[in-house]
Amino acid sequence: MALKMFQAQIKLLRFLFLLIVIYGEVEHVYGVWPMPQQITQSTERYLLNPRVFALSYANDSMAQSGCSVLDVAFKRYFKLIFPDFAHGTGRDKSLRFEPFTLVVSVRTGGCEGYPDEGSNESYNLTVSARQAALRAESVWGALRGLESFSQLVYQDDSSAYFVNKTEIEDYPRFQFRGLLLDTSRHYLPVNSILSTLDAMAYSKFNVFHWHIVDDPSFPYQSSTYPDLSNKGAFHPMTHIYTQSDVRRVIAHARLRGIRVLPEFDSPGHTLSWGKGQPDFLTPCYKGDVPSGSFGPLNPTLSSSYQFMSDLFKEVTSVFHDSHVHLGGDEVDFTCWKSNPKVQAFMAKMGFGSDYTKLESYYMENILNITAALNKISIVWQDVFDYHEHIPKDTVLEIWRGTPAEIRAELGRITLAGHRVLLSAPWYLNHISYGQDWRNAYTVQPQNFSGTEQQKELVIGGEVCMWGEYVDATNLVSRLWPRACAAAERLWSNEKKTSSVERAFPRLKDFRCTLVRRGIQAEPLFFGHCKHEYS
Ligand code: CP6
Repeated sequence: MALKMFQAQIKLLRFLFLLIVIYGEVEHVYGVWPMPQQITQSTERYLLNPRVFALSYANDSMAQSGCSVLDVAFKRYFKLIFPDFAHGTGRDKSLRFEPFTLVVSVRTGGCEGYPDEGSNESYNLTVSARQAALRAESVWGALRGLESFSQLVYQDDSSAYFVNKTEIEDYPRFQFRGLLLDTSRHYLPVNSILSTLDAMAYSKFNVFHWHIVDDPSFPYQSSTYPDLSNKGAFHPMTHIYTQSDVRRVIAHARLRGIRVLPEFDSPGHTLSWGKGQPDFLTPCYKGDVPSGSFGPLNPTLSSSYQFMSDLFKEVTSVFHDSHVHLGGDEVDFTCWKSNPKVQAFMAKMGFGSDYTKLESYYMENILNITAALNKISIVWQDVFDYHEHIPKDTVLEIWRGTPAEIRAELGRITLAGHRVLLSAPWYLNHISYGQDWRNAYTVQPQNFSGTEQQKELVIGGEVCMWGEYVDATNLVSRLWPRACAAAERLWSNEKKTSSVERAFPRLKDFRCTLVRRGIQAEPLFFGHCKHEYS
């Protein structure tokens, strides 16, 4: 008797276990990438017909028809939800299909503004019979919710569209989720940038860090200093970003809830600037005579500061984000050391032979210039490593080091009270044979010794695509799907996304979604996509 009951209990346990497995599968198959903070799905599903499907504003929504961001998002997402639906044949009122409406409600309007560091990206999504309700604090959260909804819709073997009964409560783990493109080593056509922004929105990235100029070329067409691109771009007409190109990029990003963070890196990495701006670079010396080559910006001339002030006045008004990236990395002192005028300046300033003091002096001046323009500055970690007298609101970005060195640097920078961004583990320009997305996935940005307050100073991170070996021919497959791994790390709950094995089938699936949407993301491993030949 007791044995029978025991066996029955085992059977019940097995049944429950099976239920959990099936339940887990549902999450897998029709999953959302990056994983929402809370998601509950049921096997109950609803047939969707594009002809009787509508996106609309809820009556109580603070955003209504005419809201630029959401009006165009509705059009864009309709196409993403129904990828092979061609418009034109009028509405089919066939009774075989129940109408379905995705009703969007936004608590605070702000449709004409730009996303910024304080934007609220949270949303709730309830999918039930005949209707889905998407509620968000701001239009930026509504965009994230539309993206999630679009990923919930799938097609069966007869190509009919379905969505399962679902509840999502979602918000980002980190406020700053960036992607860096380098448009100096190689020029990237505006269309490459725009489609990168599209793919970023699919993974809920929210900052496009535009490393727009560097040593090899200066493609930014400045209205104040047009010679910078006239002489410093690879080509003065075809390989530049005009003011209208820049406005297009910023507008495209805004409509996807993405900030555009410009970087004008100095005093190193400025060789191309020297072509259009005489006396800007430091002439290097060989013995007593100029060698003919040039080094970093010349920090001893007041004209350098006047120029930087004028340039940043323009740049901070064209790119209206609250932040600007000033670079400050990898300054090579060899040329400064060789130049007698720099040596004399060092003596006059009492810097002795410590060239980090000269670098410090330069960065402090530049930081004052951007502070006077009411911008918050982001700089590479080097600026913190060599000098600690920088404004408290300056954000440091970690780009190098072994895992142990990165943890130590996170501790030091946050102990000094600075906010910090992590990009060192996400250098996607590096490639290797095999599944290196796994390394990007298992990064733990807050795993360092420090107080809770220190951990909160980690505001997010960035994937970087440095351009030495990358142009429009290989950009897409080098970025995607590997960038998605970082996107989930930066958006999702750490504990719920701790298993790379559970991420694997979901990411394979999401990579197929990207391919279906026209992003030529490379495969993770062997397999096939349902729609690859359609
Ligand atoms: N350009 C600039 C670069 C890099 C940095 N700054 C860089 C350095 C090392 C690697 C990749 C990129 N190409 N301006 C460092 C932030 Cl491995």
